[in-house]
Amino acid sequence: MKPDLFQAPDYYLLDELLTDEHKMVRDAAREWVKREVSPIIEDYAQKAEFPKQIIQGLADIGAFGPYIPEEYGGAGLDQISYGLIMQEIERGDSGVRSTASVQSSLVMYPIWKYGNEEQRKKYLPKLASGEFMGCFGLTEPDYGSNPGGMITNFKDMGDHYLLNGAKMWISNAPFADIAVVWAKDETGRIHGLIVERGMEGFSTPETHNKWSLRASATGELIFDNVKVPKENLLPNKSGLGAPLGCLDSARYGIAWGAIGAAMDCYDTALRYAKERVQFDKPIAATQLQQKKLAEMITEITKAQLLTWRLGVLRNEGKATTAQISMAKRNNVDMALNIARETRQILGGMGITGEYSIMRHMMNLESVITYEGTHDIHLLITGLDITGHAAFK
Ligand code: TGC
Ligand code: FAD
Repeated sequence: MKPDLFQAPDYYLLDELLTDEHKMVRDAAREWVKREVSPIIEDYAQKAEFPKQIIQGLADIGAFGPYIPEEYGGAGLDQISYGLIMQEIERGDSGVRSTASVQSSLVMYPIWKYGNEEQRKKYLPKLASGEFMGCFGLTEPDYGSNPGGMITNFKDMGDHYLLNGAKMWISNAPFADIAVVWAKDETGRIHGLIVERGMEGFSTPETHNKWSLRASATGELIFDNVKVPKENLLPNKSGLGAPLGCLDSARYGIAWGAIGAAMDCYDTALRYAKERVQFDKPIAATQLQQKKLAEMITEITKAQLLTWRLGVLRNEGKATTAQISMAKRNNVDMALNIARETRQILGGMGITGEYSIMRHMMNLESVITYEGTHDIHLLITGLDITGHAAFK
């Protein structure tokens, strides 16, 4: 793979909106990605393997629980710092950002928000340091966009719960130490349970043959009469709103992350277009390639402004689910379009592992589907502005 020469575009001087702490956190993540992710990621994506050696580095840059309070091992940062870390990690690879998103927003967040103090103290510091890795089981073979229909369930056996069912498409599952699993009780109410690797009847087979997120490990969660201790139930919130609340936090991080992938593609496209000579001039001097590049930087700048404002709203506790949906949907679509255009600007070189473009493009095909598909997010906006739910 080519050396990482990335230079971040900042067309509207958005750095002026950031605090010194934001810039420090962002720059530390950027340097770490250049040093530890860029040199190895293509190889791991080609091998379809998650590079476990980067777990410690992710913990060190505050990627595990950036906004979780320091008393639980988190970095205690604000929402804009969280977003900037996700942006920088996804600039390297969406699969690596997935691992960080799941750990922070889908495992640490529910334990912090819906768990009791014992659960917080038991799990959060180890998750923040990377000693424990977690995964989040919501999606089932027959219930993806409609998780409320899930059939995974647990029965109260007196001194423990008995968990049965299956989850699929679960990021981090093959190596996770714990899983936050969403399942129905005997009345059909959804609860979160912490299931630990090693519990009898719990297995996590890996999903193979993915063309996307190849450097992220994906798997199933199988529960065959798993005895879950009663103290592993998250006591402070139940109902579908509990897992959906975690998704708000993860989708917000993805809105930032997608900008990172788009910035990497744009930066590569611009450099290549200036260097590549055809018909005795750089292709950057042709109107058609300028149109692509000009539209890319316009879309990136709009996405940066959207997420920055969303970050301010999140810091003030005012961001709505629908606002987060709009940013996730817009930014991932924007990044995927930029990856596709960049691939064309690079001509034949665009399909090789010499450049990050094809990997970003393939990764973004998952990002546009997980955490709510492109269409589901449009329907969330539709519901918000019309008052009519068009899902059912
Ligand atoms: P609906 O009736 O609208 O809502 C049920 C209850 O939930 C409440 N609620 C929320 N609460 C908190 N935060 C949110 N974002 C919420 N959205 C809804 C709602 O108020 C209601 O509460 P209550 O008290 O009235 O019961 O639910 P619905 O069944 O009609 O579904 C709505 C829909 C389609 C929007 C929702 O199901 C949805 O978002 N579906 C998409 C599923 C999804 O995003 N799955 C993601 C799985 S995890 C994943 O992909 C991880 S990828 C990891 C990585 O690698 O990064
Ligand atoms: P479906 O719900 O079957 O949707 C198929 C198509 O139908 C989509 O285009 C969708 O937009 C459309 N559609 C569905 N309902 C409607 C409707 N009402 N109106 C119009 N169109 C509709 N899940 C987890 O729980 N944890 C994870 O860690 C996790 N990681 C993932 C990692 C990867 C690599 C992938 C690919 C997925 C992951 N997921 C995870 C699952 C992901 O959230 C689901 O794939 C996603 O929610 C969509 O569900 P589905 O694949 O079953 O598609």
